[in-house]
Amino acid sequence: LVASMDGVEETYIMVKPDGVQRGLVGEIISRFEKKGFLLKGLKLFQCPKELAEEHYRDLKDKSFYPKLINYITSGPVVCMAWAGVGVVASARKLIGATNPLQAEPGTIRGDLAVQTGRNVVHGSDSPENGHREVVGSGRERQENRQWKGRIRKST
Ligand code: RTP
Repeated sequence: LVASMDGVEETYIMVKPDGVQRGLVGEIISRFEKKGFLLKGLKLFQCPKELAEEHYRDLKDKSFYPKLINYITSGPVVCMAWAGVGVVASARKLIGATNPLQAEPGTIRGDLAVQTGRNVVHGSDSPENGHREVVGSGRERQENRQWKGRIRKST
């Protein structure tokens, strides 16, 4: 399916609780499928607080951090690993700007969301983070074997 292995990356895409509750999972999957990326793993998951804190550790000092942790743990999320050439940057383009009011029409956030605090989807921001978020770091792999390590193995 993937014409060349050169530049094939993996990215972690997560439909956030608002996206799951609003019934947007199929729509979001469809956009990545139509683009031509390969779904490597998928899991419906209730994110524990500790893992949400680990995922958003770089934002720990932001004023919105406590709200963000509440939001992400407020209901199930859909965790996905997607693969393809240039998938990390392309997924960020398909998702659109963090603030949905600034996201271009045609992007997921541009078409489907209004609030930054309810922006329906997450995508890794670099190939390194894509790998870490799908597979986990050494420590995470041990602590979180029950989910992240498994989204890839489930295919
Ligand atoms: P993501 O990690 O979810 O793909 O989002 P991003 O890279 O586009 O944005 P980032 O700056 O990493 O922020 C992560 C998530 O935090 C929430 N946020 N709320 N001012 C606010 O209330 C605010 N700013 C950011 C959003 O859910 C954002 O996606």
